[in-house]
Amino acid sequence: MKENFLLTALAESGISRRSLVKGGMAAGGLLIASSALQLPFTFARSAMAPTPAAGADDKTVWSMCSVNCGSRCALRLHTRDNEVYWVETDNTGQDIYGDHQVRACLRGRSIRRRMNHPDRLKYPMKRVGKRGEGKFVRISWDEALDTIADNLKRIVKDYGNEAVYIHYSSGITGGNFTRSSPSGSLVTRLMNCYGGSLQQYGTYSTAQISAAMPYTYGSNDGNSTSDIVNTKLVVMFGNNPAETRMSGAGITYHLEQARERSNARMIVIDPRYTDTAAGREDQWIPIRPGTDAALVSALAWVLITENLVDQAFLDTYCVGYDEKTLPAGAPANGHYKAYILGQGDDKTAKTPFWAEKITGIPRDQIIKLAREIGGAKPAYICQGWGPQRQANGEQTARAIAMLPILTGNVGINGGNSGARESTYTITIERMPVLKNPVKTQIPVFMWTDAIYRGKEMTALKDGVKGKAKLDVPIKFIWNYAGNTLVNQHSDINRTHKILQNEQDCEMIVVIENFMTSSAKYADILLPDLMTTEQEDIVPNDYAGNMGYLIFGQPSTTPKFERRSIYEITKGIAQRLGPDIEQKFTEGRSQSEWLQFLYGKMLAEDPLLPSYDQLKAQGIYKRRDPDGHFVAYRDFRQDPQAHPLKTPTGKIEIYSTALAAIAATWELKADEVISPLPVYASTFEGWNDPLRSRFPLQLAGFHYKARTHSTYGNIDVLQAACPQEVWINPLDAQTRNINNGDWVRVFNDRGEIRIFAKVTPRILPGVTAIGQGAWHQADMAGDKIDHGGCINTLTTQRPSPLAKGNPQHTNLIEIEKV
Ligand SMILES: Nc1nc2c(c(=O)[nH]1)N[C@H]1C(S)=C(S)[C@@H](COP(=O)(O)OP(=O)(O)OC[C@H]3O[C@@H](n4cnc5c(=O)[nH]c(N)nc54)[C@H](O)[C@@H]3O)O[C@H]1N2
Ligand SMILES: Nc1nc2c(c(=O)[nH]1)N[C@H]1C(S)=C(S)[C@@H](COP(=O)(O)OP(=O)(O)OC[C@H]3O[C@@H](n4cnc5c(=O)[nH]c(N)nc54)[C@H](O)[C@@H]3O)O[C@H]1N2
Ligand code: SF4
Ligand SMILES: [Mo]
Repeated sequence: MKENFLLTALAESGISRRSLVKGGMAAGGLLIASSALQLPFTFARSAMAPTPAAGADDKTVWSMCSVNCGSRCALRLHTRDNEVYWVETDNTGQDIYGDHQVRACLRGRSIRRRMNHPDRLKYPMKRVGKRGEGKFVRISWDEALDTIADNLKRIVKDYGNEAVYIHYSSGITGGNFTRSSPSGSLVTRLMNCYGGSLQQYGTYSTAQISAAMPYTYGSNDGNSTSDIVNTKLVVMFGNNPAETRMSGAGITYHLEQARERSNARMIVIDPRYTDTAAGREDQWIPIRPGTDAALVSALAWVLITENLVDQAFLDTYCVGYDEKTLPAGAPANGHYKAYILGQGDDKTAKTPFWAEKITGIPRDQIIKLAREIGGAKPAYICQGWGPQRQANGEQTARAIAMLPILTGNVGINGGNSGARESTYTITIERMPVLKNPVKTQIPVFMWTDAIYRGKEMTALKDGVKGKAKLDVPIKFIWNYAGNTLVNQHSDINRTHKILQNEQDCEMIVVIENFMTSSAKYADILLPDLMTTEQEDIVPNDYAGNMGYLIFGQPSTTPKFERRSIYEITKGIAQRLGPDIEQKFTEGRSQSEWLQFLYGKMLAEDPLLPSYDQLKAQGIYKRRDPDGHFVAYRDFRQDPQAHPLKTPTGKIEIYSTALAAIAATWELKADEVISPLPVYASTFEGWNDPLRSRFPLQLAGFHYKARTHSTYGNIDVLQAACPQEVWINPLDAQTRNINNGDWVRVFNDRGEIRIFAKVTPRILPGVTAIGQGAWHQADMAGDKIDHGGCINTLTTQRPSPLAKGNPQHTNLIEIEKV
């Protein structure tokens, strides 16, 4: 019986027995192996769909999973009677590193459960209850599109285009049509045909690091992970590709394959013992969230005092390391070396003893780590985006970059800049979104404020760009393939309050596949097709040095009254006027656009297969002709001919631009912007007095169970990867909590109920919850979330420089229910 079930489950998910064994070691291995093997039998049997008898219209269709997980995977969808009944993945190439397969993880392999899910939206609807209540009635497409167009016209007339906002959303990435990016979607094109809309800058993913790194390097590039084949040592700060880059062509696979070849040691610095470590690491160094910059400072102290720094590199390529290269205008002893040695303003030497108290890492370990980093040539030092999704994340991101800078590891093979990896990609010709006449931008995280206090928001206080202040609040929201309206934005209870007021934001349009928590706040809710139901081409996302294109075909015809985003936006364009419709479509259908755009790609890149050939083969792969991407290689080879994009053209350890910002922006007492990458503690950090009431730090992480909230409603994935709060046995013991107990996690913003995972895989004093679980609360009642959605607990207070989401910086308390 057991064996039988296993085979069926494997066949269903398209994993052969041979590749299961391999998969256990390779990409997505943990999820594939553990979930396939541990599913309870009764549960699995009930989840099996009856396979219809073979029919004349049986076909296998190339398609893709292109959710925003940092990978993109090929799918071969087997259909019968106009229904996908079996999912396989890429089977092309030789299945060896370098000609490997773009294999889907278990999420993508379960895509038919999302496509065929009984809860999928089927018809256009309008809200009849209060926002958030989830009460809707079915309406016709005509009524839905008329209502949207009428309200858009009215709001643009009354308030101007700046009152219209295309919300950040990342449900589907990569495609030309199936692309939710607020700066590049069909909704953007539609709005740009109609006078534009308020813009945003930054992302929920990388707000802090994207704002900070350019002050150091002029950009935010890292070496390709495949370049680890040339390194001696890998140091990962809060980087967990085993969960965040899970494709068979993704970063986790490159990391392991490259390390196998270079035999590089790997050190993982993370409050959690991650799946990326999971026995493959040489050392795990647990650290308190938000304190990486203190660790780096102490490592720098050892490197400097033990003469392990690359002085020639610092003199040639950098400004602000010591007196010699300190820019004019900087204060005496304003350089990095003085800061580290205790000769700067704070008169504190950043010794391992000093850092031990802050980071929780014993001083001997810090000294040993510094010597190891100083001695390994070259070293690949990188960070994920966890450390920067903290309230002091801008400082942390730049601080981590100091290690490769001090040791001269920048711009060489086997080294790195300290940023996250970059990737080789085959450039695709995008659906043009036209120009946005509105130039005003808000930080992506600040949209809730822009609704209820828009006119108070200024450049110096709230990071408004393009104008000194906002002139109108947000009145109309487009939310296409996104759940950051509620589930993925911080402090859900506060968002709820803001969206409740229908006089403030007057119209919310949600285009979705499911009744998500965001969809419940829609005024008009439209049912979209999925990527697997339409034609589109996507390039790889993070894929090391092997780029690829996937050409997907519709696996089934549209069911119920679902429509493609192209048809939806075209329908609205029509209602805005014949000139708008003409401008929007340029007379082309979706298929004609695709051929037209691919024609442009072919003209630029003649190595590509023809349109028909690509369509037939489904996937096309190409190795990076330069071997591996090396960040700032040109600069390293010839800094005069290839200056960086910083004001001085050099690596700016001391940034004059940041000094100016620090002097002019309106900051609160506990907010730090500094010209140097110093350690700064922060609100709701390890040493906030608030710890007397909420003693535990809580950091989120991106979980293999889901891609954010997408796939969060798939039963087999929920069973394989339960939603739980990680807590150390020491903290559990004092609270009388056992593994598997149902607990309440709370702070002043809200409360969730969740299972406890009592584990030494997390540092004492710190807890962790996988982000993206579906919020489930009675918003008219106690507001307690039974879904385990961490954003019930996170704050809407932004980080100082980026005004970004500090969603990993939280203080909480836990009690047994
Ligand atoms: N399966 C899956 N994959 C995904 C996603 C998903 O939702 N699910 N989301 C995708 C998207 S859009 C993004 S932006 C990326 C996100 O990628 P990341 O931002 O890199 O992912 P996180 O899990 O948030 O953080 C990485 C690690 O940082 C640790 N960490 C948190 N705070 C700190 C700190 O202060 N210091 C240190 N040293 N470590 C810290 C966390 O414990 C975690 O293990 O992942 C992508 N991939
Ligand atoms: N606390 C906390 N919050 C976080 C994060 C964190 O680390 N901690 N991470 C942040 C990050 S990095 C990101 S990128 C955001 C991501 O947040 P989102 O961009 O909201 O990502 P998803 O949750 O995947 O939501 C996408 C929505 O798109 C829908 N969708 C999927 N496919 C399709 C489709 O084909 N058509 C349509 N119309 N809809 C579709 C899904 O049903 C889902 O509701 O979350 C952020 N929120
Ligand atoms: S969720 Fe990501 S890694 Fe998994 S199949 Fe989809 S694109 Fe690939
Ligand atoms: Mo993200």
